[in-house]
Amino acid sequence: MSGTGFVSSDAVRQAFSTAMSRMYRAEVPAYGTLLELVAEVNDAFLAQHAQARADLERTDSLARISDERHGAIRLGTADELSTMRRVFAVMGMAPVGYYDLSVAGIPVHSTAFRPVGADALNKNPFRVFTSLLRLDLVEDQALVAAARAVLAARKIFAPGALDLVAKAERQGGLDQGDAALFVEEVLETFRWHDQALVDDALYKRLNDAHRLIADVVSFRGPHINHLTPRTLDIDAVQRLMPERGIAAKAVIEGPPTRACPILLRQTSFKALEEPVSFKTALGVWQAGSHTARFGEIEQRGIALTRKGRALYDRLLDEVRAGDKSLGYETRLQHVFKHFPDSWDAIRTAGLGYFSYSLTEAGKTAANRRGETGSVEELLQAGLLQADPIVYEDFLPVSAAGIFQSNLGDAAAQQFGASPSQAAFESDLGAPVLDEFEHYRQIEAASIERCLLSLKPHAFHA
Ligand code: OOG
Ligand code: NI
Repeated sequence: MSGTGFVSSDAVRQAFSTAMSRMYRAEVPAYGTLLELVAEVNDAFLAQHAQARADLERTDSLARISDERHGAIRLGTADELSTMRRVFAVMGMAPVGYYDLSVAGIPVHSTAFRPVGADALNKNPFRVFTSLLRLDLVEDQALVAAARAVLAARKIFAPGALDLVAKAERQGGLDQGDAALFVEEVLETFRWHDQALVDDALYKRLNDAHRLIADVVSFRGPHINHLTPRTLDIDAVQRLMPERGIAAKAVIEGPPTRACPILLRQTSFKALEEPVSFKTALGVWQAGSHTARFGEIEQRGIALTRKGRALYDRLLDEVRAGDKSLGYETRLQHVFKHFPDSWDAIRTAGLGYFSYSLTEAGKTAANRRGETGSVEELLQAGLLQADPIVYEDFLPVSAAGIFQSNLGDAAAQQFGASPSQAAFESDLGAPVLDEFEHYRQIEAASIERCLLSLKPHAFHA
């Protein structure tokens, strides 16, 4: 609680992610099983890797290592998206990055609402990958009109939630009581509804156009479709999932296992077929089923520069286009040999972002007489150290792989690449933060801090 009597936005986010996790475990029991497995694997990893444990103790809160790092929702209208932006702002989450999924045949584009800055991320890193349906990519205009009519009539936010958002904006925050109420009211938007808004005939038409369209349009709200804890050993969890009766997707998305982890690796268990009901013309409920909700895990590595990312994208393309007789894992390992795998090589080639700090020797030098030289010279002299900056965002090809494995292969289809960031930002009512620029600034600020404290003091002599 700050001097204003308001709860910090970090605390609201923490309370919200905890409440969301509890709700999702109750709704999707298989997710609880995944959480248990992740906690076990993380414990075993920490028991075997003393150095990693010490590092994590220094930089992270060990107690929350297996907590959720992200979730995902899919919205139907510009109005839903811009209101969601205001809701997340109360929790200290801002839109970062633009992801065009049309390139992968999925009719959505997305951003990630997330805390920005090391401080907020350390307090609670929870983020929500948020997609907006693109009916502009659907050809059947009669179907588009029917979908728009359903979406225009639904209200995904509880009136109490909207009131509290307005109050937070007016006051600059919420007090303890309002914050608790806010979490409770906002959670309703993410809840599962098993009674569809549409009849089975319309559901079928939407589903035939694309399963994702049916998922967004047919229900009362944008149910949370997965939550994702962090694992310290994604290969182990992937291997163990089947043993626990969890149906894992075929491959881990992203880069291969490496000495120096880059970007983001993800895998999931396949979405469950769940009972839902559709209203018939006669007003009675008719039983049906829908597949949407799953569980995912993630493991993060260093944030890459544009140059590093271009290399990653090129290598991944090569893997995907490669000789299928070799198997995906083998191709991945083989092709990624061309991505340097030591922190020094990644740094000197300008492929990744690092945070610079003074070593003990650097601190002594700073206190005594100061020191000049280039960053490279200061590193060589042992006065500076460089630690990789963790990638906090997402990857469009991986996201598409996650979407796809949960929609079924039939969903891989026909939409042409059509990035439209300007339209997305206009619907959002705000620009998205450029993630590369953000990491660059973190790196630049860390260098500036070091050089400033090492500079010979003018009045010492
Ligand atoms: C979102 C899939 C993307 C990720 O981790 O890349 C995602 C969705 O299925 O709605 O969450
Ligand atoms: Ni995800």
